[in-house]
Amino acid sequence: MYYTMYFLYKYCYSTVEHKYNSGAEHPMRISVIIPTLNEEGAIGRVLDDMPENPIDELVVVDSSTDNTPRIADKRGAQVIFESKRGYGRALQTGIENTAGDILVYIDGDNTYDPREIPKIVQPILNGEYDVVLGSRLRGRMFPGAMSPLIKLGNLLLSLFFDVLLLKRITDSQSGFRAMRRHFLEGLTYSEYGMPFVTEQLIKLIKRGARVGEVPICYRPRIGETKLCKWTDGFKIFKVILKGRFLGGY
Ligand SMILES: Nc1nc2c(ncn2[C@@H]2O[C@H](COP(=O)(O)OP(=O)(O)OP(=O)(O)O)[C@@H](O)[C@H]2O)c(=O)[nH]1
Ligand SMILES: [Mg+2]
Repeated sequence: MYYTMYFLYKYCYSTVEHKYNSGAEHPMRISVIIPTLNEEGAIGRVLDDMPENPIDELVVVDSSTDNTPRIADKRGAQVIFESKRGYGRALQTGIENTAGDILVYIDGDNTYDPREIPKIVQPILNGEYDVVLGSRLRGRMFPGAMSPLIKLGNLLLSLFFDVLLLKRITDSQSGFRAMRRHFLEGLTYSEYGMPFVTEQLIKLIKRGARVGEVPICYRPRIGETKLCKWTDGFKIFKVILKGRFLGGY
């Protein structure tokens, strides 16, 4: 009796699994992760613009001392408090506390437009790519969204990334990206600050993930930046060098 029930369960389960992976209407579950550090002026707008479809789960990983978590909570987001600092730390906490097959990262500062999430995840749902970066440089840059120095820094880091890792990516530093969770399994990082996503991207490439880009718009930030442009730029540069030459990854 027990074995009959077990095999019946296995049969039903594998049928469901097959349906979910066969390109049906909603083949993979999607989790959105928003890291926030004092974004009370922006988070409400970001959440108001969040499309219901195709998102299954939304978490705000917050380390703020302002009203950000209360605003996010009122808008119905799941808020996770993270006591340790670091952009990467917040993302990793988001990864560990979500269940989606596809993860989307987006800032809580209103620079990226959440209404473009369907565009970011579509190439993964189509099976074309495993990681999709939103490219600000191929898309529409609003006046004042990126200072000339940051733009130059992003260009140089992306160029450096492409030459050393033999890729054609225009915006390796984009904070708006989607990826299949499957490729992240078991990864650990040396850096849980701003360079986290660069180290992660290098590791995903080394695992054979197919990386694509879609053009996105980029708007001026609401609130104070958390990026230390020189220190973080230099750390990201080191992470790319390490990824290419030191075999550390
Ligand atoms: N929880 C948490 N979130 C963080 C931390 N540092 C940055 N963030 C959030 O991560 C996102 C990215 O940080 P930003 O300051 O926007 O960095 P950036 O996008 O490189 O720079 P900008 O040009 O200012 O947008 C924002 O939503 C921040 O609030 C942190 O230490 N903890
Ligand atoms: Mg930002």
